[in-house]
Amino acid sequence: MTRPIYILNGPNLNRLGTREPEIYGSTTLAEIETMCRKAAGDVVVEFRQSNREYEIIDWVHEAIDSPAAGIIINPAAFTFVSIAILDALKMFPAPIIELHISNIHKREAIYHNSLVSKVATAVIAGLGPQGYEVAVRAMLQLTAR
Ligand code: CA2
Repeated sequence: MTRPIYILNGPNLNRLGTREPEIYGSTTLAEIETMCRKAAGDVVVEFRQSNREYEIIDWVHEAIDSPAAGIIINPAAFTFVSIAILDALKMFPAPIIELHISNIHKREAIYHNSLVSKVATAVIAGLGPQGYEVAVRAMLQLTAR
C-alpha cells in the first residue's frame, strides 16, 4: 500500500469561488479537490479544510502517524501567525509543499512573512487554483515510489 498525500487547507478557503474571484479565481474548493484526486491517480489523497487552528495541527499529527508521503498545505491566514502549525510541521519527516493561490509577495506587507516557509520543502504561490495540481505533480515526483 502506497502512502497517502495530505492536502490541508486553512481558514476561509471553504468560501472559494464565492467572492474576490480577481484574487482567488472562481473555482470552488470541491472542484480543486476533484482536480487533486485526478492528478494523484492511484495515490490516496486526504483532502481537508478547517477554520480551526487545532484541527489543522491534529491533521499534521495524523499525517506524521499515518505515515503520509507528503503534506501540501495552504494555511491561509495561519501562514503568517501560527507558531503552533510551524511546530507541528517541524515534526513531519517528509516533503512539505506550502501553497498559495495568490502571489502573497505581490500583496500587502501583512502577507509577506510566512512562518510555514521556514519548514517547507518548496513554495508555490500565484498560479491560481491550478497551483494545487502543480503541487500534487511535484509531490509525486518528490516522493517517487
Ligand atoms: O492565496 C492564498 O491561497 C492564501 O493562502 C489565501 C488566504 C490569505 O490569507 C493568504 O495570504 C493567501 C485567504 C483565504 C481567503 O479565502 C477566501 C475565499 C473566498 C473569498 C475570499 C477569500
